[in-house]
Amino acid sequence: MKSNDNIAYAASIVPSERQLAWQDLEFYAFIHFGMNTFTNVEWGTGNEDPELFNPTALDARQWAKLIKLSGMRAMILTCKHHDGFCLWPSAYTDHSVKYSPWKEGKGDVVKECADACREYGLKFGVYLSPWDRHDPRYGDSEAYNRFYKNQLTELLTNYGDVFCVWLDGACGEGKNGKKQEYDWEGYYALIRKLQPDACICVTGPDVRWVGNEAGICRSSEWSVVPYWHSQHAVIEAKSQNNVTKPPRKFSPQDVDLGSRKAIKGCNNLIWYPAEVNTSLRKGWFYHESEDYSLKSLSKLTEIYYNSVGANGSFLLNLSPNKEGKICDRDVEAMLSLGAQLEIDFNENLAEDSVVTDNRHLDEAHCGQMALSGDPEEYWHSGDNPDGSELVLDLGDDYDIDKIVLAEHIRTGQQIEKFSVYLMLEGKWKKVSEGTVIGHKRICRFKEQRVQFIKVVIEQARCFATISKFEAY
Ligand code: FUL
Repeated sequence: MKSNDNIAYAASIVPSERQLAWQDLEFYAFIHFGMNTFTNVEWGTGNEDPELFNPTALDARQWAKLIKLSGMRAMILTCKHHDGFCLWPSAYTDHSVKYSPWKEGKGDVVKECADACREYGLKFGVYLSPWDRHDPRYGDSEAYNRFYKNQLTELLTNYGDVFCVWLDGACGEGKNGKKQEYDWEGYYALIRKLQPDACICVTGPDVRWVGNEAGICRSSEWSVVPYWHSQHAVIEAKSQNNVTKPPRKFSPQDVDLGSRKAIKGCNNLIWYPAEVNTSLRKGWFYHESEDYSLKSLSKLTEIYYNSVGANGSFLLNLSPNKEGKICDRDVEAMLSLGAQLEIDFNENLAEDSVVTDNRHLDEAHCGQMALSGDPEEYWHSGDNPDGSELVLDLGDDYDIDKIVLAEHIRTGQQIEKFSVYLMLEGKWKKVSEGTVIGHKRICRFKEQRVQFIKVVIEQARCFATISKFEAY
């Protein structure tokens, strides 16, 4: 394949409807809660007595309300973590809430969460650990696969709409451990059948795990990458295999996944956008000893800007305690983050502005369309994108320290290099530059008083689009 053909091919890859819907969620919560909350560990052995699970004041509505107030749009619950203990009364195991003293075995945490999400207008997603250290069928591949599919079926039929099934690649069995041959394709087919709108995340075809658990993102987070990044063995190899060593960095060969260089010669490219996951606390589950380990507000906002603001999504974990509540200091941290984001994006000063361009495909795709507010209306460069410019006229001087740009990703990811200029004392001054725009790019710079802002598309694949141009 000639390299130019390859670029046109990359430019032709588009997201599915379910990926588009997922991308719009941008910021959402993980909830790690389960047996580990009561045994004070990160990975249980699977031998824990269900008697130990007994939250005294479980309040899924408190979790959902906090998620909402923090500016997040969904919750993903660890319905079963590696220890195999199920937060719903599964008919296929005796290792669940049904055999615990909580609500005399009549409780169902999954139901309480799904209901609370509906009440607060959040989407609900499920985490069902493929690795199961409790179930005796684990390692007896066919029997376990049947069991796992039965559990998926329960979760995907009894709790309403599910926006995501999060399949963890982690496994700590080691050399002499049990070897389970997962029926990934069978799991995927079942998920598609039962919840066709749900994204299959991490060990799955729809959403790519960024590759570490520390909130570190690439500066260029491409959505179109070679297909092998979605292969189970590749994901498994990068995932956690030791409880004390969560993955915290990228390997050098993992820094660039989608540039022209990275996709050169690859004739199987996929739309596979990144999700950045990390925890508010040091660990995923609640441990009193980590009450002082919370990420600072500046760290959290930095991760937000580098993920949501750099063509990814941000999955931030919360850890309810033994009572079944998110404790005060965590609540405070999340409310501060929510308030900060409200302040940062309080008023889009570009709303009633004028945008001019130096080229466009046709009148229906002129620069002004970038301000329409309708994600399906957008500026389109035509087929000569390099060097195209959009100039935003705010109508008056305003103090600005960031702009938000978006491509119309339904027509693919096209832009490869762009710069942002401000008109200061009669001259254009470059204040930001980057590669990927994709679903959203937030460009931050030192606050300046300006009327005119210019975006130059220096390089794009087949054409360029901008469907959002905001200033704050
Ligand atoms: C990892 C797991 O091993 C951790 O316990 C946690 O669930 C995290 C989200 O994924 O791979």
